[in-house]
Amino acid sequence: MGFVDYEVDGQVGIITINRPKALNALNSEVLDDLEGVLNGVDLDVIRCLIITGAGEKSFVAGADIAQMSTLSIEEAAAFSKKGNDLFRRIETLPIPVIAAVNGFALGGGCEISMSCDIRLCSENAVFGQPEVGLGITPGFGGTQRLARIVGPGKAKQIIYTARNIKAAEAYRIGLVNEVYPIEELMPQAKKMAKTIAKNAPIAVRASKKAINDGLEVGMDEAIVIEEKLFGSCFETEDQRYGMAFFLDKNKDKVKEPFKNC
Ligand code: DAK
Repeated sequence: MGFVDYEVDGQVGIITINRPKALNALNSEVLDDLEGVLNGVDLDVIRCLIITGAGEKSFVAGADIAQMSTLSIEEAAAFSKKGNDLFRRIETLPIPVIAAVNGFALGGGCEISMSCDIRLCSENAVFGQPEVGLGITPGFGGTQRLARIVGPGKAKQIIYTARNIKAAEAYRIGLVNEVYPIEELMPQAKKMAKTIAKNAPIAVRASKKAINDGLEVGMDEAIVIEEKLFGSCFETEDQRYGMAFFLDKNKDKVKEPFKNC
């Protein structure tokens, strides 16, 4: 695909936003290509996705300011919807998605990383929501996801001041899960993705859905969501095999891969 590459490594899919001349900024073409790549992910095979940016300087430097600068009100709303639909799709994909943030993650770049389940970043990563300095609000879910991840107080500070934050601060406030030297970022992201892929896929998917859906409702409703998804794992081949393997207590036996059924 033009601005987005896709590579498969066993049960892990790696999506690379590849527009390094513009620091991987998101224009409509990049969003279309990303949607095309997501459409092609084989969910019967792939158990975890990684999203990263091409090069060592930038993950995604935001929505394309040059393209956005001339949008009419209607076009801006359409652009925002395109991004929001896509980011929501990433967030609700049945499989986990890891953002491997290899540099600038500003505006739409920070927002796409926040639509992923887990954020790993390199030491040179820079996060921020600079939109109010451009005369707009965050438009790809930043006001909502940042507040949910780091809490409303920190989110408001980051958004109102439009101040960029470095990897160490992003880690301290819980915006990223881990920070690595740049050369270790992709190996570590793949290692984590492969660890996830080894676990029972039905249970991993159900866990993702339980966390995501549960966060949108009150605790009484949330716990019922968990009960139902917990129940849905039973009588699956993976649940039977996983529990039987534990109960067998045969130390010489090698655990077979889960079959996803
Ligand atoms: N858009 C377009 N081009 C960009 C870009 C961006 N966001 N970021 C960088 N580039 C381009 C630069 O223009 C430059 O292009 P050439 O001049 O070489 O042609 C090239 O990438 C290299 O950038 P620099 O020369 O600036 O590189 P530096 O190392 O000096 O600086 C930087 C790196 C990341 C600090 C700087 O490029 C920068 O500040 N970039 C802009 C970052 C930013 O403000 N991002 C947030 C964008 S706003 C909405 C929908 C969506 C959104 C909001 C509302 N609705 C419709 C409601 C989302 C908004 C955003 O994401």
